[in-house]
Formats: sequence, C-alpha cells, structure tokens
Amino acid sequence: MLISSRPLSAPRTSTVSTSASSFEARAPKKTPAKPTAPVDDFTPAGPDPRYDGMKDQVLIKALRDAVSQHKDLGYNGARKIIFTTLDNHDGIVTCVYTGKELKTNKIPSSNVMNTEHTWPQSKGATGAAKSDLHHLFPTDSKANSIRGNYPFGTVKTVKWTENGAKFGTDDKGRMVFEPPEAHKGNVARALFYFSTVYNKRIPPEEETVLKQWNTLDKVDAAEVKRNDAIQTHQQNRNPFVDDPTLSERIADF
Ligand SMILES: [Ca+2]
Repeated sequence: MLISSRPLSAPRTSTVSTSASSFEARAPKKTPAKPTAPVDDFTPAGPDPRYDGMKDQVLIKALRDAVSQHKDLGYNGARKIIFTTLDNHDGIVTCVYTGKELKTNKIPSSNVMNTEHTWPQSKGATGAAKSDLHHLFPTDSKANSIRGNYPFGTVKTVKWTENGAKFGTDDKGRMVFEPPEAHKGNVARALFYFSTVYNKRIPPEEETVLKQWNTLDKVDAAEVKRNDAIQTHQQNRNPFVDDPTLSERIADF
C-alpha cells in the first residue's frame, strides 16, 4: 500500500529543524530505498509546534487530547488489517520478534501466528485498546506465548532466544522479554503511546529500558509508513513516532 501524502493531524512546518539527532534514517528525498525495505522515501514529521515548551503531565495531557480520539476497528477488524494489508508485504507477514515469515492473505490460525498486544490485555489493553493498531503487531504464536504479559527488559540470563529475541531474567533477577534490536524502538514508542492515550503507568524499571531503546532503535521509513497507514484505518497517529524526542520531555510515564 502506498500512502502518497501525509495527513494533517500532525502538522509540519517547513522550518522544522533537521538536527541530525532526531532521526537516524533520514533518507534523502531522491534516494530510493532498495532493495530490502518495503518502503519508499519519507519525511519524518519532526517536532510539532503545538507541543512547544510543554513537558511531563502538561505534555501528556496535550498529546492525549490530540490523539486519543480514534476509530475502534474491533478486534477482528484490526487483525484483518494487520494480516492482509498493514503488515502484509507482497503476501508475506513477518513476526516482529523472531523474523519468522508466513505466506497468507487472511487472519492465520492462532496456532501459527497471532496478534501481539505490546501492552498486554491482562494489564489493561481492553475495550478499544485491545484493537488499537498502534501497539498491535504480528508475532509467531510460540514467541507470543513466551512473552505472555512479562515486562520488557534486558535479558542477562537467557531461557529462550530466537533471531535476537530473548526471554529470561534481567540483572535484578526479574523475568523480562527483550525484542530484537530492530523492534526495540517500535516497542518503546508503542508503549509511550499506549500509556499516554489510555492513562496507564509504565513501571519505572521498564521505562528506563524503553527510553534507551527509543534512542538506540530510531524511527525508520517503515515505522513512519506504518504510522501513516494506521491513520488511514483508525484516524489517529502515534506522536512518539512523528517526534521521538517527545518522550525525553516526559520524566515519568
Ligand atoms: Ca525499529
């Protein structure tokens, strides 16, 4: 699916700073993204002037007011979008944790691949939140089951690993799940969105790790394109993808 223009709910200005620290994969306009990424040129939205000078709870409330209203797709509707268009590239859906690929044109058997709630249902992803595409991703069923509702963290003692995803205990002995490098920032920004929109707290030890991941795995063209596509389906954006520096102005989610 090609999204040719960015909708305007996250307005950009032509004077936005292009400081190199904001985005890593700042693709030059005329450089085609070849050959592996199923994406094309992109221009990150960058800082939104509506939030200039805001921080902490003031910023959280402004963001919530701006983006929480969205269309509830229903869980079947959300899953159908994930597996047939949003995360289906040329007939292939890829697990964000293990990299396993599935050829499909419909919602697959839950024994094979299912829908990861990055913010677990058992911790509050219910109602509209259960179907909010901004934190839903396709995952291999086994990896999905292993993650369960464990917090994210840095695994020191590995109990399970596949293709960079790890499950085990962190340096404090807590059971945590660690996604592969390329998905770490996506997880962080999904959870910042979820916490903001649904008014949920992120445990401090998890938040520390997520903020590191937000910096380590910067927004790339694929993540921007996914944000654009989600807007076409549910009419809201993840502002932490549009401007990943927003989370640096929130001391405590
Ligand atoms: Ca990423």
